[in-house]
Amino acid sequence: KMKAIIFDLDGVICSTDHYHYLAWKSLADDLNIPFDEKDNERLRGVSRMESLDIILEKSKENYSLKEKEQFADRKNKLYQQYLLKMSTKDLSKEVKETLEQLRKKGLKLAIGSSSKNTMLILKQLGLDTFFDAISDGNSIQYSKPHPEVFMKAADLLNIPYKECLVVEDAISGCFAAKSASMNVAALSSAYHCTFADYHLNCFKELLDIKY
Ligand code: G16
Ligand code: MG
Repeated sequence: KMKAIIFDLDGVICSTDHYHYLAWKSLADDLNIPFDEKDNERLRGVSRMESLDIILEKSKENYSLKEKEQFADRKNKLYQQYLLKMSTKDLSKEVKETLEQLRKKGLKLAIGSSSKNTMLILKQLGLDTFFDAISDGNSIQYSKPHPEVFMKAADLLNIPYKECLVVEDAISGCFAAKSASMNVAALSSAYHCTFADYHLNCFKELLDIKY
């Protein structure tokens, strides 16, 4: 029996994954590092600094920690410019209505995101007071595939891990959820995840699951 759903943010609730790509792409171009949407798949669910390290794998230069922090900061400023242009219009009708119907079923709803921009994004979408719990990149030590972010969300809800369903678009996130003995619904980029419990063609298929 499942009592709670923990949603990943980027790529599940909204399409900020594309803004991450554009911001990283701009940095990679400046540094003359090859980077395309296929490389971007490896960054899903991964923290900002770890994402930068993955991008720098293809660089011939060896950058200091200070330089790397500046790069990450530059990427984040650019990314935030995209976020500031977002509004409630960027919350799809499908996601909004599905969330409302899931709540009507009596399920607890939470966010489990690696992003330190989680609150800003939720505000832009008009969802900052909607969820029962929010666990994000600011409150964790280890990012996905480590299960910490989802365990924190479940702890905040006071629901046993086995009674949680995690909704993810990243393999790293599906892995994180399974490591915490949670159920996983995989969609979009993670659709083919072999160990997911549910495979969703679209967000509203969450309404077809027996909780
Ligand atoms: C998201 C994205 C990742 C991003 C991470 C950190 O995680 O999927 O690509 O690197 O957050 O984001 P920020 O730089 O805003 O702290 P999730 O878990 O919401 O998919
Ligand atoms: Mg994601």
